[in-house]
Amino acid sequence: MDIAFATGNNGKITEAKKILECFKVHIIQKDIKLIEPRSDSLEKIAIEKAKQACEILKNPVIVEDSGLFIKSLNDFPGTYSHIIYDKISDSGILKLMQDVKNRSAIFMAVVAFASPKIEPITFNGEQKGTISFESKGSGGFGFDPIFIPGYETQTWAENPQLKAISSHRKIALEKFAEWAKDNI
Ligand code: ITT
Repeated sequence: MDIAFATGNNGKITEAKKILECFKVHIIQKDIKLIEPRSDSLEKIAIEKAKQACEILKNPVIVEDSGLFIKSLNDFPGTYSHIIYDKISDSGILKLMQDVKNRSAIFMAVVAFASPKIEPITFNGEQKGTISFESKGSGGFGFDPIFIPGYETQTWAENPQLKAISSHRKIALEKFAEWAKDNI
């Protein structure tokens, strides 16, 4: 099955292709301009992006909204992860957390599917972990160099294999793929 994925983020596409190939779902990237609403809810943003993408493409499409929620920073950068990454990147987050002992964080993703026939449907995924004390590794994208999943010792950027088996994106996309088998 072919499915359009509306995103300008090539890192998301690389990962999504690998995750969905074993479900025989083939991703086609659509880098179209979407207006992202301001909200503290990934789900609301994903639904809005899916509606816009479907309106533009006039075809079934998935979008994804994701973010890094850091406990000691009151869930910052959360739904603002893209803009914060562009402004201060991972080194800025490490500066904000210089003297912070509680390093708990969660990566969350919401995938939304929309088609001209039905209202958007969402699928979510999350991975708990901690923020490292320094940036490590060169794999992946975004905040991967400072995110250590679960009780591991390496960041996602140091060990992309860890990310491939357990990321927030993988969980959300696999839920979508299971649903798509019977519904698309
Ligand atoms: P699209 O909206 O075009 O899909 P985007 O990059 O703007 O792309 P988001 O609005 O979902 O996507 O922003 C999420 C940001 O969170 C993203 O730009 C990264 O900085 C960060 N992020 C999301 N998933 C990540 C991951 O798996 N690893 C590292 N950083 C991630």
